[in-house]
Amino acid sequence: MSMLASQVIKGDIRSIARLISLVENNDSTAIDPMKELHRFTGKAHVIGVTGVMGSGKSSLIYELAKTYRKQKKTVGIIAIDPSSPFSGGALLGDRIRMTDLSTNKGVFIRSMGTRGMLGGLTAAVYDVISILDAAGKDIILVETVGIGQDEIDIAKIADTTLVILVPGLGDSVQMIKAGLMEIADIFIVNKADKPGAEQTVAEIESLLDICEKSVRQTPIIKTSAKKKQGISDLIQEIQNHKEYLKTSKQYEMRKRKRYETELYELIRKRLMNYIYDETKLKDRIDNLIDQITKKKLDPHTAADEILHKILK
Ligand SMILES: Nc1nc2c(ncn2[C@@H]2O[C@H](COP(=O)(O)OP(=O)(O)OP(=O)(O)O)[C@@H](O)[C@H]2O)c(=O)[nH]1
Ligand SMILES: [Mg+2]
Repeated sequence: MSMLASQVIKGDIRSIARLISLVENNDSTAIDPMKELHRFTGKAHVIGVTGVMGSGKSSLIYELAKTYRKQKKTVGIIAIDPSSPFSGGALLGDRIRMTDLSTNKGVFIRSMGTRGMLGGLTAAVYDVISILDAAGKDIILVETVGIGQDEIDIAKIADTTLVILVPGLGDSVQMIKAGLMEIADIFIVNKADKPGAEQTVAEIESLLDICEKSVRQTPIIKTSAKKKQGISDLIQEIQNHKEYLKTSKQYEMRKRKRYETELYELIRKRLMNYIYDETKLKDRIDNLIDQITKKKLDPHTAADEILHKILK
């Protein structure tokens, strides 16, 4: 086994950070260590944390991580920021807030951008989760920002998806739009120290009555990250959900779904890399574009030709 992979398995922080950087930079030297790590993965509980901007995702993750550490569990935190490049800007505030956590030996924090070609979570996120898993983290918390494809993708990666809402009007409409009803394993009404929390709970309940299709009722937990309330209830519900997954065989189904998505994502990424990097192919494509421009060829036929060349 490579030095890098074996150091990651031992939980060496510098090696973890190094492999993550290689993965993020799309460096091909990451591929061999990633292959070696796969059989050491599968022990971590991956928790997706999603919800509207400013709903308190980071604050809640911070409180969860602290509580898990008290239980002697090791924690990995991945904050996915669609707007900023890797290790960049907008999450700096979060980082500072998390400083006392990151100096805590059992917690590893990383923020990454979604430099994906089609939006959504990049293939790198799967690798980063696998790295932290192989490194022995018991709990991996993944924060995704905003509304849109990211939330839907997080449900394919996470074992347990938390959807955070806050008291106030309009959330329920947004939820339906964003497809959040389907992906929530646990609903959280954060900022419950503010007025209107009960009403938000009632709104979610009535929406669940309409949508609920699974045998398991989706729990709704009220929290206040600010006042550190409801955190242990939430941790209990997360544990309950994990047990539900295990006893109902959903656990394997979710892992399968995760690997299915990851595999497609990897194939897509490698194909696109090949198409862009292969010089001969590049010349051929340039030539085809010339012909298309001159109306000697149409784009569909040109695409057929390139695909035939790759798949031959
Ligand atoms: N009153 C109250 N404020 C809270 C609570 N949780 C978080 N906040 C505040 O809400 C603001 C946003 O919190 P964050 O934890 O950064 O929220 P976020 O969802 O991670 O935000 P983005 O990552 O920017 O989408 C901060 O000013 C927090 O202090 C809470 O339970 N009660
Ligand atoms: Mg945040």
